Amino acid sequence: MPISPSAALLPCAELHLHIEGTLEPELIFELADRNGIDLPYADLEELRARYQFTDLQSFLDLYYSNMEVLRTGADFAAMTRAYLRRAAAAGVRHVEMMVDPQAHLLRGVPLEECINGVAGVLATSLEEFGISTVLIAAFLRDRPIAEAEDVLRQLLAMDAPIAAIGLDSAEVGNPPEGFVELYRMASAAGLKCVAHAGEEGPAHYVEQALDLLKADRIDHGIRALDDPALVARLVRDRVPLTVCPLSNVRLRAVDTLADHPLPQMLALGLNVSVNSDDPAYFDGYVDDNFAALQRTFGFSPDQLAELAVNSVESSFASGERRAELL
Ligand code: ES4
Ligand code: ZN
Repeated sequence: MPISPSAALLPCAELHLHIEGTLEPELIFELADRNGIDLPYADLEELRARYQFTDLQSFLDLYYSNMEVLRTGADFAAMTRAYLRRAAAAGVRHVEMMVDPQAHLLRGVPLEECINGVAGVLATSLEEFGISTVLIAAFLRDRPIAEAEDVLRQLLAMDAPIAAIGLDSAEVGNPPEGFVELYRMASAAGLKCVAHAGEEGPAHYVEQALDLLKADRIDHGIRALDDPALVARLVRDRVPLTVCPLSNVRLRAVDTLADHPLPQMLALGLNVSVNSDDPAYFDGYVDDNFAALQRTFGFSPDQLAELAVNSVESSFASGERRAELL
């Protein structure tokens, strides 16, 4: 059953999206060709055969490997433009997009190429695609803490057009508590703060992200359900949880979509939204997530509207833009 027309027309904000996770196989080959990079796959079919994941790390290995094709600002711009075109068709009217500058810097790609390549396209997105945008610099929690702090300093020094910072990559064993100084620096610089927590990691990491990092929003957060006291707090404070159903299925955080806790989260009164995470890797964009949810759970128009309203209200968009979208 396709998503109902009324749901498709709901204005929706996408708050959890890694721009490097929108790199489609076709574009990977095109950019490899353009940059004279020899891919370890003979063709699209061979690359696509690699998209079978057993956990977060098995995905991250391919995600970081495929990034190798991104060398210049023009490459980052092409990837960003392709996402915005597809997101507009999915009904996205506002996006808060993460980029992993640290991952590119580590490969010898200057920060300017990455940031300016993405931001240059975001600057005209509202005009071109009807999508307002926010850029979030995400830091890799499985790399040295000092490295993240150094990259943030560089981003601040170049006055990068970012509105927030995030924390991503391999979660288990890399708790939020190490990144207190990074988040303090970001907050002092006037940036908003989000963090992945409770994707594969325990509920306790969600608590740390709130208490120690002062996160405005939690990316994923599904494991918070293991702790009823934490759930009560998240409900009370209306802490936004950016849930990514198809991602959770593909990375085996849940067994099947039917086992996904999203309906339970809604019933508990949690502030949840639906997001695509890494759509090129996880079977689809926001509309595909909604369609799969519809097929599995048959959400009512009211529930769909609640998810869309939560996404807009949990965004960092201006009051004026939010009012337009509600
Ligand atoms: C990610 Cl799904 C997910 N989790 C953590 N870090 C990430 N980076 C890109 N996608
Ligand atoms: Zn994510």
